[in-house]
Amino acid sequence: MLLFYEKIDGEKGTVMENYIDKKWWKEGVAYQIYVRSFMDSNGDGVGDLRGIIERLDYLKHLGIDIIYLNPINKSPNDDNGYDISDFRDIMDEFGTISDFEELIAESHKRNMKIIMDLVINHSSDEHPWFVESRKNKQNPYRDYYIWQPGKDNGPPNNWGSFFGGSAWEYDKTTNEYYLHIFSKKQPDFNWRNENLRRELKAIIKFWINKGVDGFRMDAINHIEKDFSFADGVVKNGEVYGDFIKYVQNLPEVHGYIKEIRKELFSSGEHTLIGETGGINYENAFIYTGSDRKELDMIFHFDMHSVGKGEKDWERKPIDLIKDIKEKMSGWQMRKEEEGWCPLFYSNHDTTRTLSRLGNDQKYWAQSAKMLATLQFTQRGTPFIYYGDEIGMTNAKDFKLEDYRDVAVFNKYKDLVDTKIVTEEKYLIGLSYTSRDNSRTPMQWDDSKNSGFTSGTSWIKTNSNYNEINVENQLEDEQSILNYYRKLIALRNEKEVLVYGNFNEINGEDKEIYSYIRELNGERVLIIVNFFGNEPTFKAPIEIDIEKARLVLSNYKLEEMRKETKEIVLKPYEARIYSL
Ligand code: TEU
Ligand code: CA
Repeated sequence: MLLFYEKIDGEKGTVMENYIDKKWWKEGVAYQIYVRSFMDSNGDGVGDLRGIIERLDYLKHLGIDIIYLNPINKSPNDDNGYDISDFRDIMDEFGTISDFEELIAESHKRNMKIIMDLVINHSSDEHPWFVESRKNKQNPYRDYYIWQPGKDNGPPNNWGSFFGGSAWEYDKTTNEYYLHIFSKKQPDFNWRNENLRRELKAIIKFWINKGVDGFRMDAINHIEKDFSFADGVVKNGEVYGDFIKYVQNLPEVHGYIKEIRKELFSSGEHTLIGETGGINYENAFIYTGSDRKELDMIFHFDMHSVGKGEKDWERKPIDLIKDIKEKMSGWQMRKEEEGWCPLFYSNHDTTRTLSRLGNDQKYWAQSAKMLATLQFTQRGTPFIYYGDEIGMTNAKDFKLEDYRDVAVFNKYKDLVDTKIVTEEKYLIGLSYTSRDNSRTPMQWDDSKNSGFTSGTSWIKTNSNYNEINVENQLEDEQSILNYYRKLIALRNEKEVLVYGNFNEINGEDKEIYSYIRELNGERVLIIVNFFGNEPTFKAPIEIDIEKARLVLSNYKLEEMRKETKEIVLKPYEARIYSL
């Protein structure tokens, strides 16, 4: 894999040897905060910006350099902030603009950067632009959104929303339908409209001027739609047509992103990260290639479905090679000029990594630390999803009334009300796949509501907060929290873990994932037993493991088997060696 690409020295006109394109957003460790669930400072049961300010020292102690906030703009919260009604103001429940200015100032004081979630594929239906747009067909804002006449007394075509139901909502005032690929309270913008693009760029500029250091561009690869509005193919068992090729990764998307980057981000001091479903390591370069001048990184969905069976309520065993190595090493083995990647496995749209990829019962701590070892020793920017650093798990005992995600209730209508699926199976499916699994309140301590709120929480706290919380891990040398701190400190100390290249070894091994990172002659060997068995690691002949120096492991030294040519690993054992 080409590690360095040629960089010509401006004055001498010669190739700069071993040039590395160093950036703050490559070197830093990021932390994603689902603001609603992180820390409630005023007892209304909803997390807020002042709550985050109170916890900045916790994040600094953990070793965080970058904080990525899920949406904080004014919103009726049909989709928890992903439906914005005022792009220049802060959601009432989260606080005020001055709270956000203080959060930025306090974060910068602690040398932490702020990345904002930018939701510009759509707005809330309560946004003034949409209120105007739906008034009449001649309205100047009409064309900010996507309106179509119905067909055969129904919607313009058979597209279904990602959140259940039709992707079209009838509006009787003008006897037309508007498009919403998400909920009906999230009407899609028409990005072909230049006035709209100008207004959206002004909004981004507003936040840049507030000191925001970067943006995560929500569903950005959906912003262009195929205006033929052709029906999608209806697959068996489905109610709606497959519309993905008409609303995702259309070529015009690149022009819009280039326009934004060129006009607003030419200084290069900010970072632009896209969220792009349907993109993987083979085609991510179309957005992140250094020659594209579009995005620095993209959040993909590669790890979301690992372990998921055909149906939501079915699971299938993880195949280390197909499900993990092919994907993770695929991202690792890309050329430098194809772009950088975030290293994340949990976020607010999927379930807790530990429950999905690890073992949140018998080997709770070992497997959490094993997964963290992968996250911090591969090439990319680690994004810790809040609570993963203490081993938070899926909410196992939720009843239907405990769920809050709009998608849960829309899809209930599609699947259970129509008798396609029994309620029992639907609930089992939710326990494995619902986004609410990773939106339960941060577990700070074993007091009521896990120290998240003094009021009634907007969503139930995970019932295991007595055992799993920050308080009982801070001082425990062997805790998951302190293992994360050691990994972060190691990554800060060893540039090879940031910019070093990646060479997988023993690729055919079905239980052990191992690889070497190398930079300027420094080599680090990472060995990870991904499951609960006790396989043997056989060092390739070129590695003299008996001379290697063990740097970090997720078992105590006295519990580990000594290095020999062949090492029998313990369940979920992870080892990091300096060679
Ligand atoms: O999610 C985007 C998203 O879900 C789509 O990209 C889709 O799932 C994917 O393209 C299918 O291939 C973002 C946010 O992360 C999510 O929380 C919001 O609900 C959604 O957009 C709407 O804003
Ligand atoms: Ca609050």
